[in-house]
Amino acid sequence: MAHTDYNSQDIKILEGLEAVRVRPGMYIGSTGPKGLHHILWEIVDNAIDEAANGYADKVEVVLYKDGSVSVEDNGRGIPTDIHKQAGVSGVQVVFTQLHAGGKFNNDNYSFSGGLHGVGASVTNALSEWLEVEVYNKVVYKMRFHSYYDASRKKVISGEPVAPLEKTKIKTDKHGTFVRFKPDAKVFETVEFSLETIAKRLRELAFLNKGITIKLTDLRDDDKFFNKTFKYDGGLVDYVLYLNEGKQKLYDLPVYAKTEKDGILIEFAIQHTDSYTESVFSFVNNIPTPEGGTHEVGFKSGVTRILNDYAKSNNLVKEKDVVFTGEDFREGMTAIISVKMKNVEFEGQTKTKLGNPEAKSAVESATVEELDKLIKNKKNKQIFDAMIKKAVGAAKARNAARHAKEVARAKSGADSAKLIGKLASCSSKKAELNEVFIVEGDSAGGSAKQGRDRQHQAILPLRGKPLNAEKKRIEEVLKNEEIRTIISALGTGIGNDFNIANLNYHKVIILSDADQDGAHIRAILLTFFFRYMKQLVQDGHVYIGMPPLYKVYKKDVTVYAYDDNELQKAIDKVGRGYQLQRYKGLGEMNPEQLWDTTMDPQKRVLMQVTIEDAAEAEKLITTLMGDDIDGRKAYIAEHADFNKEDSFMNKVNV
Ligand code: TTJ
Repeated sequence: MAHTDYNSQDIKILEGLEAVRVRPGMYIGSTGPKGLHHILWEIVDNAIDEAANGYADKVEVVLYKDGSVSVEDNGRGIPTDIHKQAGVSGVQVVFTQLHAGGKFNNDNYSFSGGLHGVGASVTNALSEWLEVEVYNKVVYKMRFHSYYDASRKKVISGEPVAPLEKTKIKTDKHGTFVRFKPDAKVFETVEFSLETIAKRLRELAFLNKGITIKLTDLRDDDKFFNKTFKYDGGLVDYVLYLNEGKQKLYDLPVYAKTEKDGILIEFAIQHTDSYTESVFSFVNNIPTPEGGTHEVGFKSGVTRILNDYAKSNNLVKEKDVVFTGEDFREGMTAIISVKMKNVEFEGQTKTKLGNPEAKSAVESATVEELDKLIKNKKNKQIFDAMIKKAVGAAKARNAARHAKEVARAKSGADSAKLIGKLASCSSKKAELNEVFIVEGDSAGGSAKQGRDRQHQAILPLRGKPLNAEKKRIEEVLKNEEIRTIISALGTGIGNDFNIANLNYHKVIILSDADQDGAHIRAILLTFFFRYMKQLVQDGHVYIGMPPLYKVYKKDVTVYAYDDNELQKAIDKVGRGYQLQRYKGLGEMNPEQLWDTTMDPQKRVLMQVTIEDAAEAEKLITTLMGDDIDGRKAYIAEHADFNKEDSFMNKVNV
């Protein structure tokens, strides 16, 4: 009887995994590169959880030649005994039951859920094969596979090849090893990005202090890669890393860790002489770029305690200075990380924490912890520096308000002149409209002639726009190129920003494929990132990709967008081909520019994303800040100008 039960259960489970195969997007968001990495994060999360709960201190990720990847921890090991309800081993449950998670909703399994919480079975369902080893005195092994069953005319997903095997192999190790090969029949690409993985593992190492996370890439003998991330300073090290190359107002970040109402709360803060705020928040190790209740609580806590401190110590001589929360965050780099149960995500991209209890808990924890630090006389220099910075910000804000009012008053008369450069489009439907911000008048001229006049507007840039990284807002607003962009987009900036007023749902940067073009592109992205963040967050900003080469012969022409494609283009055109290397957009005539770069049917755009806001921040500091060596190194490394950057996704739209 138990036997028949077991079989029916088994079939039901396989049907669950089949559902994942049929609609992968429902479980992992997409079958593109993001989805591919998602199935790796599912496994990594389990190992990190084991370490974060104190049962392991090492996690190792290895990329192999055959396209597979493995994750190993030195924790307790997935349970190998028979799970009572399921009648099969714990290992089998973990990899075949949807949403089972690694730990069967065990109460001591503290903080799971969130974005990656779909479970290891989803990884199994979407893999060609998956192997598990559990080390606990001896080695336990199990293998799963997916294949097309011709007789049943369907794909069988994540099926156990055999039950969990207790081998005779003795071991001193303890822990779990999982290796899997993503199924090429599921994913658009099965190539893992070393850069993406390294960044996420570094982030996890910062967020979970003391854990050793090792990454090895064995895929290409010529490009062997091996790196260990371990930060004993945790968030303090994270903030120091983000502030590398910046002028710090005090040497060591302020740090606190505490628990409130069952929520683990940890933060680190350090101010620099920069004018912008860089607060990054996380819930259960998952970034929350859209913020949410924990971030709101943190910010109001900081505002409250610093206001109190300034007042009770008479630190503000000027009567007319009244602080806003933003004043305290000028030049602030901070990480706020919380760990809690039952997280609810909201927002456009489901990366905003919704739990109301997190606001009050984080706010009072922030006030209490900072108050303790303030009471320590050793920290006087730190908190006085924070107030001094805020006074400067408040004064500048008053001046800026004046400048903004002037700018606004002028804008009526001015906008005609500013917009004079803009070749607008005839459609009034913002969703369908695009604006190309084009480097140089000659390329701008070609773009104007070649475009689809109904939906494509062209905004040529004469000079270089101002580097927004180095100036306060009042200076930025004086720059004519920047003002033209602001009035063309229609949204306003900073606190006045309103996405509902956006005139073009695609804002496409079109610059030359050279150093100058890269610089202009970086300047524009910096400006959007600093003053129109939501424009980027909501995915409205794109990079146009002009071809680098034209390969042609009599009546055939093939364009190549990077060096990789060049060889393919040459092969295609064949003997006697001619080659033209485009040095700038200006060398293309209107028809060529339309064909290669602007025609929505054929072009490739890079969508700019800030999933990884902290890395984007670091990148912008590198590209636009004072650290000249860092900038040179970055540009040399990314000398291929049409290469995807970590914050870009290639899209066909
Ligand atoms: C469950 O409760 C008993 C002790 O071990 C707990 C557990 O499952 N630990 C655990 C799971 N450690 N590591 C994992 C794990 C590691 C990888 C790489 C992948 C998966 C799915 C789980």
